[in-house]
Amino acid sequence: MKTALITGINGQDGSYLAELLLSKNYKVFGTIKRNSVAETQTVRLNSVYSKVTLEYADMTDIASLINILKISRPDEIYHLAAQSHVQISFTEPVYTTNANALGTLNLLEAVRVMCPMAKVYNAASSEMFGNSVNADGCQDEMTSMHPVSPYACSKVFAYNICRNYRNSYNMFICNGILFNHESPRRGTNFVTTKIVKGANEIYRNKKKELRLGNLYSRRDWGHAKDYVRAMYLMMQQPEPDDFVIATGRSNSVLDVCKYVFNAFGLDHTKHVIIDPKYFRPEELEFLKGSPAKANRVLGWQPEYTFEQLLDELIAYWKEQ
Ligand code: F7E
Repeated sequence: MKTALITGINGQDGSYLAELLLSKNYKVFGTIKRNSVAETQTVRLNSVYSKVTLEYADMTDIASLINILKISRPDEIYHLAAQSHVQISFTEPVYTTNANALGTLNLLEAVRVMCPMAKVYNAASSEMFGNSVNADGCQDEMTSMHPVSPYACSKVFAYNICRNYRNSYNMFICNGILFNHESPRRGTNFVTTKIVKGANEIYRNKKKELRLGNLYSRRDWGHAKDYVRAMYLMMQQPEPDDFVIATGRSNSVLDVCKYVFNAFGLDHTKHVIIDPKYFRPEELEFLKGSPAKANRVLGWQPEYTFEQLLDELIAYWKEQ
């Protein structure tokens, strides 16, 4: 029986990954960051709560990381914990950098000293590319990185320090460069879920309008379930490497609005208001990933289309 440790297990990806690893007979440990409302912190883990071992830890506190490594003695470590909201990273740039950049270094140092044979997956991000696009209109593993937010800068540091530890200490460390991925478990302040939740409230006459920021930025949106499968596959390879995980399709925020409002029988032009409050100081305009390497080496393909993803979100929020 293999043992896995998931940092940030109570997030969207952590909860799906815990389910996947349990189905593969792993013993699963996970870290959660203490907050003041303990009751709601583990809702995403409801279906697996009794099967996983949870410990409090904070990426900024290396003592807590040493503690969980000592308790769990993992074969595989999936490092997902982060301050993951891009706009909030402009409001809390120092915390974001401490948690995401130095936090990843804290983990690598703890692993290097305590269990250097453990494999590490690092949650890198398509945000690292910023406004860099290849001539073919895609981003892939070779695309240069020009981050445009404190979040993205913190992720570039984490990505680079992971490569550095891999090369310097011969550790098994992979970077998954994941493009946007959503699900019914996505937080409500990310744009897909905000749109679906907002359209549902308008449909039920609870609200009249939905306030959004930039409608013209484009993202490559996939389903979190498909993306955690890619994390697992990376960790089963003979050699550690970095992989872009994406669908290869790009849609605008406006495309999401049109599809979702239409599904509720609503006209988005009557309800969506552009509010500068949601503009970012610097915006990443265009993302479209090429998953060719993941496809070739890992045999990975997404199962969900953009439309199937949105249909699932709509069905979920209609039930709420
Ligand atoms: O924004 C625009 C916003 O917050 C998507 C994280 O998981 O994926 C995620 O980062 C787009 C942006 O995701 C609103 O300006 C318009 O262009 O859903 P989002 P994100 O910033 O792309 C990457 C891969 C990660 O690594 C991150 O951790 O939508 N947008 N109006 C809005 N965005 C939000 N949140 N709210 C709005 O009202």
